[in-house]
Amino acid sequence: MAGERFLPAYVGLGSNLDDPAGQLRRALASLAGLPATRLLCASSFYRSPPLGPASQPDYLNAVAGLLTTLPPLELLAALQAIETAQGRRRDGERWGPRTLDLDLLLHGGARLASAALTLPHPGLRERAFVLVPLAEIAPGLRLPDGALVARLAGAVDAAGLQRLAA
Ligand code: A4P
Ligand code: MG
Repeated sequence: MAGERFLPAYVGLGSNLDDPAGQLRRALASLAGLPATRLLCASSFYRSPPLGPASQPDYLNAVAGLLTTLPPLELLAALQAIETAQGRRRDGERWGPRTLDLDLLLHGGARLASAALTLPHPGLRERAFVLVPLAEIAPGLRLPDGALVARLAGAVDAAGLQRLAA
């Protein structure tokens, strides 16, 4: 990999089916094993009520910080392979329950706006279950538009979000 640049990337993890804490732990182990990638850190696990259809279990969420030389679409494909390996089915309703959801939140300073990949992730600025764990591991991080993660996390409505003991 000589000459390739490692860039920071942040991944949002979510699960509300089939032992969510176990799902997140297995996903973190898989992230640590990705090629051309190092898992640098992971947030605590957080519980929150579902965004979207209310008739589904609460979610557990976390955020992981990586260094990677994989380009954004290759990293996304690797995340989707991990979801599939953990029994993720894609035939359910939008925002319905899932064993594992891995969202690419940020990849270096990339800004993309295609259906296949939008960066930063479109929900990032509004979702406490993303911003609060992201701020736990990277409070000084800035979005491509300059917004400071700690400031966004401090301003979001985090009622209902509960940090779980390690
Ligand atoms: N895609 C585009 N940009 C990205 C990106 N930055 N990261 C595309 C990941 N994927 C991205 O995703 C649908 C398509 O989005 C993919 O084909 C990919 O190419 P998906 O994971 O197959 O479907 P989804 O996750 O059901 O849809 P969506 O709209 O992404 O849902 P979200 O936004 O992931 O929300 N409530 C709580 N409390 N906690 C949660 O984690 N999660 C969801 C799902 C709903 N409610 C929740 C939570
Ligand atoms: Mg998703």
